[in-house]
This record gives sequence, structure tokens and C-alpha cells, in this order.
Amino acid sequence: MPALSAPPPDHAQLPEPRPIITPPPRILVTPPQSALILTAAIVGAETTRAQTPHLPITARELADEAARCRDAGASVVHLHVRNPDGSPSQSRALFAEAIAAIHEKTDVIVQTSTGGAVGMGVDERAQPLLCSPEMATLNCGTLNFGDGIFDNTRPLIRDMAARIRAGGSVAELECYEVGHIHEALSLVAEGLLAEPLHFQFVLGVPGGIAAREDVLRFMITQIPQGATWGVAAVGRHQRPMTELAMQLGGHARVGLEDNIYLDKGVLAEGSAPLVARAAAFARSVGREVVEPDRARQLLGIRPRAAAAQAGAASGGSARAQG
Ligand code: KMH
Ligand code: ZN
Repeated sequence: MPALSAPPPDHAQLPEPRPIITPPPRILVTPPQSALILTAAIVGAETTRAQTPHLPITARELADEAARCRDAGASVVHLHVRNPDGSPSQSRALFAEAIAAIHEKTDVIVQTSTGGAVGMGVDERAQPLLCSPEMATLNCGTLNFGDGIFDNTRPLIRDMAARIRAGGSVAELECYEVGHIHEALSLVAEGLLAEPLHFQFVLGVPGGIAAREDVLRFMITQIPQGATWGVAAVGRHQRPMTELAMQLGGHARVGLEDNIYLDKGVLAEGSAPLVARAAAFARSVGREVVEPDRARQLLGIRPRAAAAQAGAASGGSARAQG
């Protein structure tokens, strides 16, 4: 009868065993006191007053909330605006009013949304760029966004990137999927995006990539050396994922746009308490929560005084030279 299984190999004929060496993962080390940029997303397009009475709507309310968030540790305010009835808007006039009110009260970096709300067209979404904000979001791909489609076709992304450049704003690259990172890198290769790059990993949108540690660790490996990154996680994921980001050396975004609760069942009384808690956590793990001027340096944004001078002369760019 033939043997049912092959005979054991003759060990003498096998090659000398070698240890299996896998390349080490790219290890991100957070140096003590490394600078941390906290962004406050104070209003968004989806959160409603019915969900929380603490949502700012008017320019005055947005400015007061921006100032409270600045005091709590935010150096960037991610800004949307609303019509008087609370519905989302991308009106240039409403943005101009809100930005002026914010700058009257505080020195935060204002980062305007170019995402707007699901269903808005590119011309509407791009209106805040006409205010030449220091920073603006660039959404790097289409995804299901709750029950809607957040439409960011490849031509739209390129169009918006060009408008951001023309407005002299620095882009924050919103990535809701790993492929969105790769799309952003295509834009760099095509000369449509200038370095330094700043990525925002938006985690936990229903229809987008999950808010999970393995996901975040993988996304970090996909960005080039020298790029900065932050996390904006949705709902109950906001606290654990932003705390993880802070421990991994990233930046973080909190606020009512993404999460209205301070704790389970406890509404946050605005975005400032969420910022304050994030800042306290950051300091507890050795991060330095930076002021807006330092954040400008880190993000490649001109100092405010220089920008004001250039603006007076020529409608100059927010992007730092060199
Ligand atoms: N409101 C979302 C559909 C952005 O601000 O650039 C998109 C958004 C992204 O909020
Ligand atoms: Zn937004």
C-alpha cells in the first residue's frame, strides 16, 4: 500500500533555517511636549437646535463660541454658517459676517468648510473661499454620508483645490476613507496641492471608514513624511479616538458638529467644554496645546500681522512662503 502522506523531509536537505524578519511598522513617537493643534467644529451643517439648544447659529453666537473655545485651548475653528432659521448655508455674506465677528473677539485660525451640506453644488460650497479664509477644507472623495451621498467627484475635488489656491487659503485634507488619502496624494503629484500637507481623518461617519484604532494606525502609515494629521471622530467615538490620536502624535478636532454629548446622555453646553476636556487630556499625556500663532507656523499659514499687511496691499495669500 502506498503511504497516505508524504514521508517526513530529510532535514539534512533543507536550507538552514533563518529567522523570519518582517519590516517593523513605521513607529510614530510622540516627543514630550510636542505641539498639538486642537480644532473646534462649533456648528457644522447637520446638528440641529432640536438636538441641542447649545448650537450657535448667528454670527454673534458663533463668535462667542469661537472665543470660548479659544480660551479652552482651540487654535482653529472649523466654520459652517446657518441661515436665521437654522438651515445650513454656504453664503459668502454669512461667512463674511461670521468671520469678521470671530476676528473681532479672538485670534483663532478660521477654517471654512467647503463641504457645506450634502446636496449642495460646487459653486455654492466654494462661496466662503471668496472671503479668503486662512484655511479651508478640501474633501478628498465621495462617500455615503448617512442616508445621503456626499458628492466629491474627482473633477470637483480638482476644481475646489484650484479655488482654495486662488483664494490663498491653506487646505485641510478631509479623508473619510483610505482611498481619499491616495486621492490627495494624486493632487500633489499633479501639482494641484502644495506642501506641507495637513490631513484630517474623519472617522465613524455612517457610510465612511470606521472609528477604530487599527484603521487609524493604518491611515497614518499612508501619509508622507512631513505631513501633519488629525482626527475628527463622530458621536461616541469622538472622545476615545481623539485621545488615541493625541497619544499617537496627531492633532484633534472636537465640537458639536461631530458630537453633542459630553458624556452618555449629557449634552455638552457648547463645544468649549469638549475642547477643555481634550486639552486637559492632551496635557496629561505630555502634549503642548498650542496657541493660534504657533498653529499657523505648524500649518504653513502666514502670521496674522504679515497677512494683514499683504492683504491690505494685494488681497494676499494666507499661505506662508517657502
Ligand atoms: N457637512 C458634511 C456633508 C466640511 O466641512 O468640509 C461635510 C462637511 C465637510 O462638514
Ligand atoms: Zn464641516
